[in-house]
Amino acid sequence: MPLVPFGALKRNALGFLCVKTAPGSVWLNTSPVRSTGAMVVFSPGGKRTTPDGTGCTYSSNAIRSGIRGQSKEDAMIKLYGVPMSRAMRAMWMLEELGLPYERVKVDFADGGTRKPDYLKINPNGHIPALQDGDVTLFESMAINLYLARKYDQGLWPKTVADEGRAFQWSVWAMTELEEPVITALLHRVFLPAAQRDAKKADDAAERFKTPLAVLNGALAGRTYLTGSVFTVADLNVASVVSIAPMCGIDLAPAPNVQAWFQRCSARPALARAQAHP
Ligand SMILES: N[C@@H](CCC(=O)N[C@@H](CS)C(=O)NCC(=O)O)C(=O)O
Repeated sequence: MPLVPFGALKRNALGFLCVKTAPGSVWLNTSPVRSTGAMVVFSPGGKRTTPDGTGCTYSSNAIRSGIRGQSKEDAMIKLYGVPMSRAMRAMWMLEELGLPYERVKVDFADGGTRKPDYLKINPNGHIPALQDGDVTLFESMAINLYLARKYDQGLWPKTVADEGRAFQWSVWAMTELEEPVITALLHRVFLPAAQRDAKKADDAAERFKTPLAVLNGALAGRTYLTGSVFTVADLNVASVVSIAPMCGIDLAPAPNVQAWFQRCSARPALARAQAHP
């Protein structure tokens, strides 16, 4: 299906290439589909269309399995994992960037993470893992930093100092914030009832208060972690904070975190990622 020429193009404040597909229409964000050269256009409603005059609308699923004749096998990016896991972080990032990708179902619940073929991709036996052409990566935060940097759509910080802050907050989220909230999740939600230990969960919830207070202080007087713009730092940290409400940890004692988390959670890209089956 041949593409017809774009309408007017411009870059918005976040660096997105925007297009007007008809005179008098609103500006729409776009994202390139690298392997096909097609451009995906984000309509204000969050659905995607191509500016070829066909009026076609592509869902996340269609994009994932390939649009405009691109087969699944050709998909440049493969994300291994299931939504109910740390793979959701990378799904959120991929949706923010509007990248076509294939999600390959690898589930810890059925032993998929320990299968020999998957261990060749991530020898740790964990999800997520990402393949982007010749590049194979594990570690969710590293995957997101890589994607935000490589396919920059405004989520990569604009200064070296803010890049440092993005690294800082991503490493901090893994080393200071994640363990207590994952422990609480395991012992309150995930483990079979007989294996749950209420004391371990309560201790973990108590320990979570320390990094939560650090984050609350950092967000005082700020909209986002590096200033006024949502970046990969916010996505990575918010993806860990999002576990707290799932296991009964109240964010109310940290009002700056609560307000920031609401802003992050309202991102349409997160809703699109969560809508994946
Ligand atoms: N630090 C790693 C942790 C990955 C991880 O532990 N993933 C869990 C699912 S959320 C997993 O694959 N568990 C399977 C297992 O341990 O067998 C990351 O952030 O990617």
